[in-house]
Amino acid sequence: MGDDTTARAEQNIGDSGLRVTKPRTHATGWPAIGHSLQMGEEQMGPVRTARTLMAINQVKGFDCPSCAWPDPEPGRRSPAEFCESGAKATAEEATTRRVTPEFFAAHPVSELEDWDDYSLGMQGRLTTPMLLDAGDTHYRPVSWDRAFDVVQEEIDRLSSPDEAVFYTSGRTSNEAAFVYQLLVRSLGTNNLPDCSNMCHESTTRALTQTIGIGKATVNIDDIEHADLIIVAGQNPGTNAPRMLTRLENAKKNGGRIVAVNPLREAGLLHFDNPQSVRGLVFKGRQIADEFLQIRLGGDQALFQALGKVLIELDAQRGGTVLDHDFIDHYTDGFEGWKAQVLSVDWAEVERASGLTERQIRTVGTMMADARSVIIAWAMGLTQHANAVATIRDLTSLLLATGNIGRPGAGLLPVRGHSNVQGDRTMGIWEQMPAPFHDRLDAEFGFASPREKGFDTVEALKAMHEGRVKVFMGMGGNFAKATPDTASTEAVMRTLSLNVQVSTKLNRSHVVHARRSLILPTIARTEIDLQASGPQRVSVEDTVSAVHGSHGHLQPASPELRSEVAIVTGIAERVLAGRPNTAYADWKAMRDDYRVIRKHISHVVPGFEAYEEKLDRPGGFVLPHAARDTRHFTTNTEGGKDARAQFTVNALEYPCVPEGRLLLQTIRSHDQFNTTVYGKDDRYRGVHGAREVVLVHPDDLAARGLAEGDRVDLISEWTDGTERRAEGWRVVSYNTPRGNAAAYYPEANVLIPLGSSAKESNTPVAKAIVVRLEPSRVPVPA
Ligand SMILES: Nc1nc2c(c(=O)[nH]1)N[C@H]1C(S)=C(S)[C@@H](COP(=O)(O)OP(=O)(O)OC[C@H]3O[C@@H](n4cnc5c(=O)[nH]c(N)nc54)[C@H](O)[C@@H]3O)O[C@H]1N2
Ligand SMILES: Nc1nc2c(c(=O)[nH]1)N[C@H]1C(S)=C(S)[C@@H](COP(=O)(O)OP(=O)(O)OC[C@H]3O[C@@H](n4cnc5c(=O)[nH]c(N)nc54)[C@H](O)[C@@H]3O)O[C@H]1N2
Ligand SMILES: [Mo]
Repeated sequence: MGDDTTARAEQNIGDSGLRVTKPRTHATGWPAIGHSLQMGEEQMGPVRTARTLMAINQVKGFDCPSCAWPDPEPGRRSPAEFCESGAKATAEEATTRRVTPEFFAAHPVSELEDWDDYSLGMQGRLTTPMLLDAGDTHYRPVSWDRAFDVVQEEIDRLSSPDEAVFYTSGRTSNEAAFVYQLLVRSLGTNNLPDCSNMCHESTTRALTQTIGIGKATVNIDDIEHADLIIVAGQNPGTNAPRMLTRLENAKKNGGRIVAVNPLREAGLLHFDNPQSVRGLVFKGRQIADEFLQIRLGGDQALFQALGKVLIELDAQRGGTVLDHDFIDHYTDGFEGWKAQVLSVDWAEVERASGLTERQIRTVGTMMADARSVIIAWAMGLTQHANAVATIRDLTSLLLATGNIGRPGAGLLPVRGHSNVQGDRTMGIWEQMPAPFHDRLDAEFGFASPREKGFDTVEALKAMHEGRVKVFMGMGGNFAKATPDTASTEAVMRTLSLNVQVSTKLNRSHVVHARRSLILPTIARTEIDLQASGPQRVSVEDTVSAVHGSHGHLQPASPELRSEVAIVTGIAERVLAGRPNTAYADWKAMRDDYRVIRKHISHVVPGFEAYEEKLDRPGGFVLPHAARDTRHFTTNTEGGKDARAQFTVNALEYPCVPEGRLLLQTIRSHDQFNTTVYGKDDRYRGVHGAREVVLVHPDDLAARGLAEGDRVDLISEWTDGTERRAEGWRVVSYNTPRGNAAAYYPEANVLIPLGSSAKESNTPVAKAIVVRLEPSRVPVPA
């Protein structure tokens, strides 16, 4: 399919506010910088904007609150080490707008329930602890003391600690995450679901099984020195824009890039680097040398077929394509994998992927010719039913070619939230391995619970069964980020207590329980002043580099408390008098975060001498056996014969009944997850509206639909249930036939809770079976 299907004239669609333009083929340039400054100035004013932006990702500054992309080494940082997305996320946090008690007095919660997320978020930073008590119509201010009382009362009422669920989003610092999991395990539960359950859980699963550790095997420099980089299921131009600089450098060094994506995303096509002269003066740099416009969910077929091509080329080229030494010394299961991929049927591969054998052979030959290969991926691979198998299959490709544990090569899952990887390292997981528990118990003199806790989907299912009564969210927007919005909201209203530790107002505050608490917290950009002075916190990026972060703005309100202060405050209150809780000095940890880091250094491997290592400019990189020494702790706890595992995975791909479309949910260029900055998706040429569905022009024609028509989207689940999104607009778009796309989180209403990936239980957000019907609801007045 060529670019012709996207050649549409700019047009305004009736009264809907929707305007469509031709999708961009270039990412990031002057418009991006202009746009970030504009949003900054609207939210912060010019002086605060300049000061704040210049501190992002600097050695003495704060870690950008946006994505988990790594920073260059200290000597190579530019004075503006941020991107458009980071600038927007920072403006969102450093805004001078405030949500005060007067705001809540003026708006009953029943009214706020009708506001959209954009309007809720635009109110600014939360300033005061607020309580919506049983029967109340309005949130009212409470003291921190009283708020902690409420938490204690509701937790004391539970018949088991497993009736409480403690969610974490990925912005929480290592220090806060560590004390949080300690509080939760002291209470006696492992119910620690997190956003990662919906994000890279499939990656963690697959990589732990195959290479023994769920993290990327590359470091930041490898990317620039790779001979070939495959970017699959990721939209870096929007979601990790600084990755484009690295891809550009890789190309400068002679590397090649293959993009695998159903959508021809601008950032995968060309990059105009605003920080280089070339980007401004010339036409920017082409990114993808090959673009595989794959069908949704077709990647497993692609990776198996690539395996077949590599094995065939290896035979033709006298055994020089595969790394037989590596296979013999470091891996198990090669023959089984080989036999399976050799048996794949090209007709089935073409059907599953929508790609031709020729296209796949071209990319297979590029892999065979490359001295080093990196495969990068994100949600386009992880949020499918067969995600774990898909990632195991891509891992086999790199094992077969020896592309793990050497320069310029490796696995690169690109994580989302700025500290989602660090939170996991700190123990935010419903199923931490036994050695972590052993060390935690030894450090704090208690017996932490060992039974697996609830992940995100299990937590929701347990709520539906009445087995959960208390929910606490350490950041995030659980009501909106999770699937099946209508039933999720309904079940969250049945809880006895909903506690949200937040910076901004969101849907999870207005979908209230019998009692609801909003606990406002200090953000990454702000000074965290405790008894021993201003505190630094620390975070881990997607390539396991850990570094400090220092906020420098005055907190949004004097009443804000840090996440550490809130957690330790709750711990002192609710753990008092309970048997078998951590022997911990919560006050000492709150007063001086170095005390927390000392504990971490005893409990979490790789954090020895944590404080000193944080003092190094740029921080330090955590050890990683697979990356550093080709030691694969897959089946033994570090035993010396630990080997990486080839796997045999049955080929699966979505099958779509006649007349239906397969819908994926994506981020626009103007949002951070559930926080919507604006209604434009500049690169894709969709402006002014988010309740839209992008559909191939032939699929529109087959349904007698024209651009801008109003439709109802109805998702169909295997149990016969249906879910509806009504009155959305269709947009003609270059996506494979039979595939469609809509924005997250609005489209979450269509995802059945029961639809989650095998093994990882990640909601299947990228493959929803839907049908379109002319809208049955009248156009709103
Ligand atoms: N500005 C900004 N930055 C962000 C975020 C944000 O919301 N805004 N969110 C952060 C978070 S938490 C995360 S996890 C990351 C998410 O980063 P991404 O994973 O880039 O985010 P998505 O918008 O979900 O994009 C998925 C991409 O995969 C493609 N895709 C979908 N299905 C398939 C498939 O079956 N096969 C292939 N090959 N491709 C497919 C889609 O077309 C799309 O380009 O970004 C992080 N950074
Ligand atoms: N359909 C569909 N669903 C998805 C996805 C998808 O692609 N499609 N993606 C999934 C993915 S990858 C993810 S990661 C999840 C994201 O799920 P979450 O992490 O739960 O959602 P966010 O929108 O990132 O959370 C935003 C809220 O966090 C709070 N916040 C921001 N900064 C801070 C802070 O420093 N401290 C505290 N305490 N609070 C803070 C603010 O109040 C803000 O409203 O969504 C998942 N859901
Ligand atoms: Mo994510």
